[in-house]
Amino acid sequence: MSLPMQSLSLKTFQRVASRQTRLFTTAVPGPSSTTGGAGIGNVESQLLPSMNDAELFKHCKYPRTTSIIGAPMTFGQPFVGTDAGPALLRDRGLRNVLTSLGWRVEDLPDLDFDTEQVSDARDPPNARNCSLVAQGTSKLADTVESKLRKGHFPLVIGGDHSVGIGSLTGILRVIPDIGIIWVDAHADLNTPATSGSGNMHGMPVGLLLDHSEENAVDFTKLPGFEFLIDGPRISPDQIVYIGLRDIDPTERLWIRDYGIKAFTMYDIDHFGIGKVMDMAFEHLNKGNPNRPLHISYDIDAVDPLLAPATGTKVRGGLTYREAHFVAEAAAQSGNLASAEIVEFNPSLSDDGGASETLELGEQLIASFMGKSLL
Ligand SMILES: [Mn+2]
Repeated sequence: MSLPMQSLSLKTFQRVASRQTRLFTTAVPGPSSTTGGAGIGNVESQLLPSMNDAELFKHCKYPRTTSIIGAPMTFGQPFVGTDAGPALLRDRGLRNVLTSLGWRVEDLPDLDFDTEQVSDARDPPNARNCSLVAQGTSKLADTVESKLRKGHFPLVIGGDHSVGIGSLTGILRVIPDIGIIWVDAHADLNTPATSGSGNMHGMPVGLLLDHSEENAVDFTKLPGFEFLIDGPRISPDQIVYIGLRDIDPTERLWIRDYGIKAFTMYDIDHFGIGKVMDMAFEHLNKGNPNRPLHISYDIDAVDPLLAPATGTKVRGGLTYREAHFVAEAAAQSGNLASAEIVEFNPSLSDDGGASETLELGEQLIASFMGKSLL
């Protein structure tokens, strides 16, 4: 039941959406509502890919094992509620979704980001909750690193997007050359020097990018982030953006100056999502068709009519099928080595909107973890 949004009037869409919401909220949660697809009128027994398929997830050790890493971070943005993502996705039956796709699953306890509350006296105003974000992301980096070294597929569930600082640092320690697919309405390319809000969920790429000297981040001024002083960096040609539509002036300047490959919603409208993903892989696979890839999926990349329960909604986002295509294409590349999905906030929508957003998130996870339509 995925209707192309362009063909729907707003009224029709809202009617369909509210009907879906009713059905979703009364449906029994769990794998049956997910592995079957969008949830309505689906035949549940679909052909599912097998993790024995040597072409899929070829960078993971056999038997293919994924480690679910709950990263309930809220300190990168101002709203309480983004910490609920991992628990709610677990409650929906995330483990069963993954096992039904053929994965061996290691479901780790959520990382604890609240225990080491420190004084905020040292936190600069242009990097809010800096010490807490640093402590949390440092823990996450260590966890992701250790799972990758074991040959597992780290599946990080946020939390706000500041967790990307940790995921990427952990990945880069093991796979310095990882190709990064950043699916987002925003570029998250700010630094404390450029951010208007000081919210660190807008900085994961900005902090880790290998900047020119004048733009370099001074980590000695960011309490807790000492682990990044000599930490690994992302080179500008290592990352591709998909779905951008809300870009700050300095971010725009840097995307152009550094030559970062960015596919905005304009490009998706112009070329179609299939061609856009082809071009994204062409860019990342230059010189190495087997380059390992990481996908960082911010749920706010999807249109807010479909994913209302998130903090920084921007209209004109990915349609239901475009959102899935990005995830499916990442899996079908065979090179996906790790993934994260972030920015669910059920408290920022009504119950229907929250369950709709979480269901979509669960389905997107299924798609980038290898679910295919046939
Ligand atoms: Mn983001």
